[in-house]
Amino acid sequence: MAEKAVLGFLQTNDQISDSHQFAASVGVGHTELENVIKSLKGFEIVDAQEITREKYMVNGSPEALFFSAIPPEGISRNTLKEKLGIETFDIGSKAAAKNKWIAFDKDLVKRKVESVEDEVKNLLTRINNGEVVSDQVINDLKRRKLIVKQTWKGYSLKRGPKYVSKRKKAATDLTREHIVSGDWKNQEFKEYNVNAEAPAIQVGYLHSLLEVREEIQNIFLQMGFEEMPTNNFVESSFWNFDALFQPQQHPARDSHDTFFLETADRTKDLPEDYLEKVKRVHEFGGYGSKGYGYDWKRDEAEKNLLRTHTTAVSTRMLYALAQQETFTPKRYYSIDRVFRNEAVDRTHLAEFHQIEGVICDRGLTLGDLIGVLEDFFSRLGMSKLRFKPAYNPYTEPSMEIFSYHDGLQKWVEVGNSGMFRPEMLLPMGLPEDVNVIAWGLSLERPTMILYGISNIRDLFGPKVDFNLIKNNPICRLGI
Ligand code: FB9
Repeated sequence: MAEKAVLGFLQTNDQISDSHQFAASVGVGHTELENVIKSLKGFEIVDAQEITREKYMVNGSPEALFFSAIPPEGISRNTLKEKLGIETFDIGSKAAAKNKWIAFDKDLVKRKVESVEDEVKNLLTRINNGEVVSDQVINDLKRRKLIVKQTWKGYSLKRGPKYVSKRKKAATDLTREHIVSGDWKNQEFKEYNVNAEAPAIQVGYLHSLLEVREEIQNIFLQMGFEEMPTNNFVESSFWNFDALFQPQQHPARDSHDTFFLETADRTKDLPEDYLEKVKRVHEFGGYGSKGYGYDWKRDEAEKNLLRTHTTAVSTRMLYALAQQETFTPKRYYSIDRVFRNEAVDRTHLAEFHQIEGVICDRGLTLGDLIGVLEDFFSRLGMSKLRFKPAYNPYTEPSMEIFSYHDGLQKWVEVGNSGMFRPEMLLPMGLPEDVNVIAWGLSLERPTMILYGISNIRDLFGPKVDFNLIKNNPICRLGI
């Protein structure tokens, strides 16, 4: 409709000077006309110049508004006040009374004349039709808030270089019919708007933690590691602590740090002969160790808990490996939830995902550990590492790992590591010359840093904003 009107009008007229007036004259909304103008301009069918105009919104004078609100039979003050609002009522009543247009009879307001000439309105219409008036008049009208200046944007149109009186509907696709009929030769084809937004497709989104988990999993797989089965959040104290040569009175083993189970609170199946060896190494040592020399209690080892580290799974895997006839070197990794009854703060929850790497082979040294840490963290994009001696009950030597983070401009603690103690490995039955190097870090910390999340509750838990997950960029580590 609007396109037909424009192209039709320009067929016989050189110009459409004011799109607003033209829209009003052909009875279409200016917005609809604007879209047509933009499209015709896009195809150079018309040449459109933007024009801006200043226009005064005619509010009409309060006295005229007051008068025109009184019906012939008169009206009560209150009704009129509601109708006009207190401001227009007050100003209007005074001016209308002064002009002897109205009369008050008790509560009633009545007209004294048939009609009134709204000088103000007429003046403004003349101004809008371009009649020049002095600024003094304008400012006076402004002061009386009778006019509001409004600028509006319009267009003046001329025929464009590719003007046609009727636009052939641009084809969106080149179809077989076009080819067969040959009319593709003079067919208008809609240009592909490569900037057009694709419709938002509702798809699932990987939680950022799982994005980073996948990246780190790929790094382990590329380094020849195989995943350990971590599908048991509940673990026995034996595999979580005792088998790791962690003494039963170690502070981490009390309920301040560990979630012990109330129901199903005890494990029934522990490997008897291995348990004896663990008991002995805790009590008396052996394998060159003097042990802890305390009275080791089976029932303490039988207590079930929520695992505090995935190192418990590493222990089961190393024990299983030791039961094999012949020893085969292994590279294991795990990435799964662990639970610690710790104070919750901006970076710590009572559970997090631990990432662990374990290498079990003959003659491994601390140098091998440092080497594999350099390799692993460089694939995470962390090339500058520093190592600080540390202590874990189950590794000696142990090292905290630090990386210089260019973005944060500081050294960040990025994990912990060590060589599993012989008191842990030999009772399992692993050959004397087999050493096991291992390291661990969390999944949450790198994810928070990579996605710039300062509070862990925004990353994990009921308060996570789904949009954050939706709009998070994909994670590509080490690039
Ligand atoms: O993840 C940690 N830090 C980290 C890791 C990566 C990272 O990447 C950024 C993109 C650049 C940033 C930070 N940490 C380990 C270090 C600290 O955050 C520490 O304060 C918190 N630690 C957790 C335990 O908190 C109680 C992180 C978690 C952790 C600590 C140690 C181990 C695993 C997880 C371990 C181990 C281990 C040691 C020897 C043998 C086997 C396993």
